[in-house]
Amino acid sequence: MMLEKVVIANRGEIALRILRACHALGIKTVAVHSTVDRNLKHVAMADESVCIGPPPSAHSYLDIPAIIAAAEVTDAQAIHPGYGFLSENADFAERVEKSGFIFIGPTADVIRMMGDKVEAIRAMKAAGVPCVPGSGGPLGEDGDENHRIARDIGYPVIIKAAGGGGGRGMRVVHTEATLLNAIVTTQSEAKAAFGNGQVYMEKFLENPRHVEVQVLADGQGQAIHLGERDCSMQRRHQKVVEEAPAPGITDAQREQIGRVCVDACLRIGYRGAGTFEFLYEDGAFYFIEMNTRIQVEHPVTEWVTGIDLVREQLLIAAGQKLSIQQSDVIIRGHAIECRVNAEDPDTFMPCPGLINHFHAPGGPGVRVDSHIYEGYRVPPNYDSMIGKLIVHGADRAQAIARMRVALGEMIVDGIKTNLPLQQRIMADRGFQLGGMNIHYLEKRLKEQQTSGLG
Ligand code: MV4
Repeated sequence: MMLEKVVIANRGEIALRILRACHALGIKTVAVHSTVDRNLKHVAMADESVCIGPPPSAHSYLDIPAIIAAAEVTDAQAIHPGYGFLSENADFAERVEKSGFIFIGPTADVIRMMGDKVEAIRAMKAAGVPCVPGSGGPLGEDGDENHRIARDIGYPVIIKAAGGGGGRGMRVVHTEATLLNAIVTTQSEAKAAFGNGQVYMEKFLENPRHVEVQVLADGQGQAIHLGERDCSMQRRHQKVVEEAPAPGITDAQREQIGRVCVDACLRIGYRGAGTFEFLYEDGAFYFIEMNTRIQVEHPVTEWVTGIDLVREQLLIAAGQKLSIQQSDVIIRGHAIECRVNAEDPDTFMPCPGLINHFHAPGGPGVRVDSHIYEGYRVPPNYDSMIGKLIVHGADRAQAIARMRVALGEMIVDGIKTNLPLQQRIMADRGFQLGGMNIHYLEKRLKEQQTSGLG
């Protein structure tokens, strides 16, 4: 059985990426878009398109009835949510399925469980995934008890909202004197932001790297891992550069953590593509969250494994068993992704506007995942990412060299982009050494105001 028609419930580069994967499998596509997105590249390429609302996401890309109605009127079978927007919304997945369509992703139950970080950690711990030392459940009202938990873990600790994730709803506590206040404040912020006041406590790791493991599971008893990515180059919880494999991770470590993730997938009945997020410090992995969607940085994994992740998502959604065995997954060479944002390279302010000239780089080991074209206007309503530049090399040094050439070749005129920042990162000695922690980029950017990154 193969899907016949898929609704792409997203925009920009990932909508185009999904469209290409569909068309390569002979699947027809329906683009849904807001009024300001009529001129998106994938809208022109899709077999059909449906305007689902005005520019604000809340009234278009987050409008569940509008998207399901688009699937109904076009007689589509399945909905691919991409990343962001409704991709990790369990209620959306549930309503898609209840309306008789296939949600391209895990079951609503699994999305809901992973959305509750306390539940996610509980499930992972039970499945044998190494987690950060912590409260192992939500914090209660008892101040003495909370003091005892923190003392057992050891300061500094971090208070996190069960409904948070991706850097939202967290507070670091360095001393006993500030603990109870931090808990109460995080609880009330969490209640207001996520409608769930539950918080939990973990040991605060001071200088970890962000290393994540990609998995694929068919929901029929087969699961594999596709190695790890290092996403430590970030600013304000926004990833800037990602790479695979993670520098310094040995084949034995990869196999070990990968097997743990695969076992956990089978235990929880995972289906589709997923990512286990870990903090990595002093040679050890600590699970923090699971992402139940395709991620922005999936191309680096695709390139070192040769596996088309979006194609696999579609095949799994069509009910096929995984055709790839773990022994078929071989990590070859090194891949790096630079996110290209329409933003000021120094102030990071978004810079939407008209692209009056665009030249894409090329050559061996260069991939551009972008929906932009000459004459395209970047709207101010959405994320500022306008594409991704991905390179592959036989080793990390060759990948960096290819990225530097590709960045130099790429021309995006009319708007400001972060391409100059990416050039500075590629030229940076610390980045070139590899294995820098999650604070490295922000530290270098602060120094740069006096000296200079490079
Ligand atoms: C942490 C941590 C240190 N210790 N948890 C931030 C985003 C969310 N996914 C989890 N985050 C963190 N959790 C413990 N126990 C540091 C961070 C963190 C971080 C993690 C990954 C990537 C970038 C980050 C930036 C700041 C803090």
